[in-house]
Amino acid sequence: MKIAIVCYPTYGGSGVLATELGIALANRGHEVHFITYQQPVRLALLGERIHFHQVTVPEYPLFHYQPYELALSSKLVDMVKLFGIELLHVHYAIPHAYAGYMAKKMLQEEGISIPMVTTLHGTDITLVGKHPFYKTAVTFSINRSDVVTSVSESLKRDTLAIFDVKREIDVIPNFIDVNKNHDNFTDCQRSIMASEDERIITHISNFRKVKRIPDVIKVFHEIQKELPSKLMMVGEGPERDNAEQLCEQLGIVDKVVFLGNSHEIDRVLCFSDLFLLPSETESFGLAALEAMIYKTPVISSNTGGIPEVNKQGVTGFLSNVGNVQEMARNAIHILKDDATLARFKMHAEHEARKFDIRHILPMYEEIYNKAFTLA
Ligand code: GMT
Repeated sequence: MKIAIVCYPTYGGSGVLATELGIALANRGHEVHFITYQQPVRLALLGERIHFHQVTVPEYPLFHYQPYELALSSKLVDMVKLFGIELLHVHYAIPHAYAGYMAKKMLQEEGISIPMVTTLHGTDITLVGKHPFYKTAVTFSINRSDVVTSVSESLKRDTLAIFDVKREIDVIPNFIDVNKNHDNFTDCQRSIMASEDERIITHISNFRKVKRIPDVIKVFHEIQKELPSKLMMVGEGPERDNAEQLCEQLGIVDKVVFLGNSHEIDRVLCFSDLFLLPSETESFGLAALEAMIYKTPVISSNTGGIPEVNKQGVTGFLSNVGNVQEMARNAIHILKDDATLARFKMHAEHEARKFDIRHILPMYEEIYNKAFTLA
């Protein structure tokens, strides 16, 4: 099948997932065309079955806002015609589903019928999409998609509660590749980051408000009072400066390492003992799943789709949003002795294996076949 994937090319979860899906589809023999404004960060190699087409939006002084949707829908039409693309899979409703639908209509005028699958990822519904300025257009785009998928049961419930949805929503969870060798880093250079007796705690995100970065720091602040430990902060975003200031105020600068947008996520997770994800809302929590496959238990909030991934008392613990004290107590419980930590590590990996791409990819293929029957 020739599939166009439209996504954000940056470090956000939706872009990561869309990229990994595209790569896996190509490995299964499909021809995949990524159509976005820059080469997706996780897309290292283009090849015979993986293509990238850049959407460029020329600056024009008359426009206060440059019309990306217009450029994207034009590019989609052109690429569908040039490469004979058979299906559009757009990730993140805003503005991709809207642009995809316009492309579909333009192609229809030329006698080309193409199905569109829209995958909802989270903030396109729970934060941005429900804003009154966007809601009408987002509702329209969801209802005009041939098939709509969401990444968790929780996101499906939220979507049905917020929007007047006339479509069935199929749940296809986020995934990881368990066959990627997660034990590869025998030399994972743990000693560069911490001494023998220190526990390593990690947070990875795009440092937006929704991630509650101050809670990450505060939980760690409590942990390090009880146990020798270090905190690895991986990612970049608007909350980073405040986070560094908070570390200064709390006197823990020497125990917190800000790694920025690292290409060495694998290595960092390999030496992590605990992952913190205290988000305000999280449709799934791909970062937690990625941590778990590296045998890293998770302390998280109990919001959105996180309970579908992080199992209470098994792979980690979940607390109400903002309950920093409880999160810290649970973290200390996991970390305080080697036997407890080893048990949580084992269960985290075991649970993560259920989300292997080999179980999830056929679900997407089935959805694509369904889209053809509905288009
Ligand atoms: O979490 C982010 O800030 C990025 C965001 C995105 O859309 O790029 O992630 C969302 O999609 C991921 C992949 O489906 C989910 O695993 C994340 O939970 C979700 N983030 C939120 O709902 C906040």
